[in-house]
Amino acid sequence: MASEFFLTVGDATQLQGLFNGNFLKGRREPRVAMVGRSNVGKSSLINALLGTRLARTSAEPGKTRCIHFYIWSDIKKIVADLPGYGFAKAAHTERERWAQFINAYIKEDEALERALVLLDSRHGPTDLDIEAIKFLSSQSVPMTFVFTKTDSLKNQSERASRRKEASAALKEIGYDPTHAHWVSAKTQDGIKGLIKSLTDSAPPIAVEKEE
Ligand SMILES: Nc1nc2c(ncn2[C@@H]2O[C@H](COP(=O)(O)OP(=O)(O)OP(=O)(O)O)[C@@H](O)[C@H]2O)c(=O)[nH]1
Ligand SMILES: [Mg+2]
Repeated sequence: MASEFFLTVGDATQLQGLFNGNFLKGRREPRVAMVGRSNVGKSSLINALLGTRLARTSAEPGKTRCIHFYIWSDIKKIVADLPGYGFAKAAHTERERWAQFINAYIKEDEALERALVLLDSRHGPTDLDIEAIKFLSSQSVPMTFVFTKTDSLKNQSERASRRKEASAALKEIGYDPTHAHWVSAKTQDGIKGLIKSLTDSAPPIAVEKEE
């Protein structure tokens, strides 16, 4: 079955009225949100997972400014492509707007099953990543860590040292590094394993409330 683009939400005010219990505009598929700094590869990963080119990607950070929802037909979920955080050019007010928008979405969406927290495999978590992770934790959003762009790690020794550093960083914030995924949207490395882990998580039962 083909995946399809579903909905774009431009700001926090547009979130109002979209959700009814577990339903998002009448759709009950559980949601998976892509979280990560701008340019980390969220939109590219959506395309790799869904086997499409629906999500727009760009070398210029800050491409995704809205929340775009896609229907992931194969595994009956909806993916939310969230705007990235931390692009250098963004003004303070723009960052505030981002935080409010993301916070509002996470609080509104009762069927948000999981966040995929994307981290660049070359750098590991930054201070802003840690801040986002703490926020998701405080909202009890289950997280799966995904290290992106593994094709950029040149050789075995670089891969080994990056994994070691990343494992230490995840342990420090209380997460089991063996549950993290290492993927490349470019070579498709690790994509099947990530799909499998998301497929295995059981969807919650949802009944639409009366209006
Ligand atoms: N080498 C390599 N480059 C990648 C990979 N995934 C994404 N990129 C590149 O990284 C850049 C940013 O990718 P996007 O998917 O647009 O990143 P994003 O996280 O959606 O960015 P924003 O929408 O700005 O938040 C693009 O130039 C992509 O081609 C990957 O697996 N390997
Ligand atoms: Mg994007």
